[in-house]
Amino acid sequence: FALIYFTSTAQDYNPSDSNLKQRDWFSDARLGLFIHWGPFSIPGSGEWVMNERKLTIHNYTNLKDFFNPIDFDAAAYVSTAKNAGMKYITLITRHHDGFSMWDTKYSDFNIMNTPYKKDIVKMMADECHKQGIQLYLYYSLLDWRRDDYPRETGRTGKFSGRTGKSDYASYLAFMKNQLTELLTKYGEIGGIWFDGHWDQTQPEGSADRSSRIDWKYEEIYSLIHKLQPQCMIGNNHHLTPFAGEDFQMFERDLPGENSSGLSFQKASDKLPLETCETISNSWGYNLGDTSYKSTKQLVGMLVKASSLGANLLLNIGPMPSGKIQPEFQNRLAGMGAWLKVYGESIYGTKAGFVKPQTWGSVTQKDSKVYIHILDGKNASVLFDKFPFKKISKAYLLKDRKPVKYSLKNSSAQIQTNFSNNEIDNVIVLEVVK
Ligand code: JFZ
Repeated sequence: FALIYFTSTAQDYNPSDSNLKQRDWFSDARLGLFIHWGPFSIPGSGEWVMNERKLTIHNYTNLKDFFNPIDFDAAAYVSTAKNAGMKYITLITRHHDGFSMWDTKYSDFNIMNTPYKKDIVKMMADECHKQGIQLYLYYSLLDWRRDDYPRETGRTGKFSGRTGKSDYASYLAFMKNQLTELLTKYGEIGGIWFDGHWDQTQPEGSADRSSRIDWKYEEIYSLIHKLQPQCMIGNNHHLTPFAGEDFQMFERDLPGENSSGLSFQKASDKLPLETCETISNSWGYNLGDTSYKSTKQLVGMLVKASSLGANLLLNIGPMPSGKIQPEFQNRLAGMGAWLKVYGESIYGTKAGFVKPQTWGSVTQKDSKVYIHILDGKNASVLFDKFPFKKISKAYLLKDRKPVKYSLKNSSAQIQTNFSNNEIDNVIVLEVVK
């Protein structure tokens, strides 16, 4: 078979006014809830179980006969997100296993053919619109079941017993049909979160980052923007954003850090940024994974992301029954309680004038600088190139108690002898530019 390399075609994409507005809204939102959930949750081994256990399509398809999430409650999901201070939800509509969580005409492997028989995407969309939270949809480009997906060139999905010849034109038509459903039957959608591009590239770290197929993104992206111009497109391809994309994502990573070894791309200075992370280690429900991050760690991640100008999309992998485990609930509630007090130092802020430091991070809004002391061991912090002329006030955000500071020859010193018991000691500096 021929290798076709992806070349980014010059494409004139002019985001609509509604799209630019949506980008601004998104940049201010700072925190969203990622939900990895579906029949893949049943075995309790994460969302890659089909691949990892090399289950055949035939055997894996049996899962649809057991998916009956009696505890799923869309209203409770949305209010859990809202009470956590989250402004949007990114829902898995179809992961690599190809299961569609909505009533789709284009695949039988969908929620209507389970004992549950109710359209999850519809219930979530209605509830999000009702409770005033935005809905983003995760959609996998990679498919482990369909014959027409170009698995020959793919890094994963060769195990499942597919015999037919792949046919990207047919697969592309299928994806466009499904995306058309998602963007015409469920009201306003904040964005589409694509994943799976990387299946057609060399492993991370290799010099060749080209794709082995031409995904024809210009066709997919223009369809989305035609159906819903405000709908933001993001793609977890771990590369510099392609033409037509409206936000840039960093999976399990902060822009510029590449601590996951997955995110070599530079942060865009034009597009909104988002990092996604898990509360435990797994995305999808994993029975053995109890490595929950603490509320303090999670708030620290939110603060750090904000200080780099990025949103945090924080994941839960609910149980097969639809129940959200109490370990997730507690941490989300803790973040919400923290944001009730400290939200002004997160929502609507911009990246700080310095990168994250060992003691914490900085966010900014108008003439306020928020110094987040996450680790209060130091008696003071020093900024030797403080970029503002004057500090007119310095106080704790919590109770407005004054904080001692000095500013001489562009060097600012802020007293920070706090205890480490607080999740975050936030100091507000009112500054003059
Ligand atoms: C992807 C998904 O595979 C995963 O299940 C989850 O949905 C996450 C948010 O996104 O994760 C990746 C991304 C890239 C690679 C592997 C998994 N990769 O480059 O091999």
